[in-house]
Amino acid sequence: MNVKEFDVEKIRNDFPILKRSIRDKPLIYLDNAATTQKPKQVIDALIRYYEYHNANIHRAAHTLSEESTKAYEDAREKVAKFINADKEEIIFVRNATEAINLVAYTWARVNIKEGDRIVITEFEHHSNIVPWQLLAKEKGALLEYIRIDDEGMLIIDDLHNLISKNNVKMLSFSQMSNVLGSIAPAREIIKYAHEHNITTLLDGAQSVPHMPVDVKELDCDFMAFSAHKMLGPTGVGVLYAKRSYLESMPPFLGGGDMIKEVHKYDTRWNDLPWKYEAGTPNIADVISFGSAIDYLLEVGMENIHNYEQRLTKYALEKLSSIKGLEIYGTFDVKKRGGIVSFNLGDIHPHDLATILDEDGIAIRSGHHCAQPLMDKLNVAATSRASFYLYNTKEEIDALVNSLERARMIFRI
Ligand code: C6P
Repeated sequence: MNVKEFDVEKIRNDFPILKRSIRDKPLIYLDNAATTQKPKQVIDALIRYYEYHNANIHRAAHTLSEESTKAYEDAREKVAKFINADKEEIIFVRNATEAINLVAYTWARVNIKEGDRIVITEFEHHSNIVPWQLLAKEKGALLEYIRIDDEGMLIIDDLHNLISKNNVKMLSFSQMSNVLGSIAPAREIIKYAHEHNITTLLDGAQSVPHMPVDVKELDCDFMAFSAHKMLGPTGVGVLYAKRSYLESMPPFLGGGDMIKEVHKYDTRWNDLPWKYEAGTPNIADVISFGSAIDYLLEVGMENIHNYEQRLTKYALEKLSSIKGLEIYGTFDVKKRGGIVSFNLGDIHPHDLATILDEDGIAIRSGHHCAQPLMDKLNVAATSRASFYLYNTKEEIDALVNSLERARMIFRI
């Protein structure tokens, strides 16, 4: 499908929830950075699994177990291809948060010592802050932040200064901010970190669903993302890690499936990737995640990215015309994704979200699990509209009309 053939009406038809109404108004779903809606192909895959194939995997010789095992491992292969990794480098976890914690509790626990430094950025989500705070406290390590500029972009000089300090062991950063939409120049940052022998973790929770991401080209050592933000089900996340890291790190959780042999006082770990997948995994959801990947590939990640760029440009132009509306982050759509945070006068974002909900429009309001960033912006909260492949310009017009209605109500 090329850009001209990007048929948003056809895409919308695949999403049953988009046919429902909220308070007698058609649903306008603009909370895609929190979680995305699911096409019927993904829902059907989940139902089909439970109706026809359900069995535990990697354990039994019966047909159902063989079918389930194959479907589960096929999904892993799809995910691997999607980000250009090898299938042994894909670990299924519950979400991006667990993927980052896995690295903090395994690789980092062994490799980070007292006085070492961990570098993150001012636009991180709590999931990429709190695990490092816990580790830094446990080990006596230092946590340092790359600052952002007034446009919400990382200050690259700051990055250079922090990284060239002694004892920096880990650089962990988000490829796309979940509040500002800023896209970090990940390839350049990772290259620079590697020149200083620093291990890198990329939080891909907001980037992998919206643009082509190639881990070999980026050369990140670890990457985390969640299925539910990319048309897949909840309860499945991915940790990508380079094979050399997975081979040398200790396991995270112990139990069934992650072992080769267990003796009374000693255990041999299973091969990759199963060494990191203890217990019965989320089989059904992993398999339906495979269908989400098929769907995204059918539309094309480049097409999705281009379409969202056009939507974002349109949204920024339209929103800028609203009196009293402050938009955070850069206006350069080449440097950002389809996430727009704003405040309207002094209306509390929760009140604004409630007014928009009366018009059937779902946005997120609050601190977006990024409180250090809220402090930096000097606000307690923002409202946030975030787009995906099924959103339209007409929906953005409706958002603007609803914001104008709120402005009238609050006399701004
Ligand atoms: N951001 C949002 O509304 P989980 O919850 O583990 O699937 O994803 C965590 C996460 C990690 N990094 C980034 C950049 C994220 O945006 C998120 C999730 C949602 O912005 C829920 S708070």
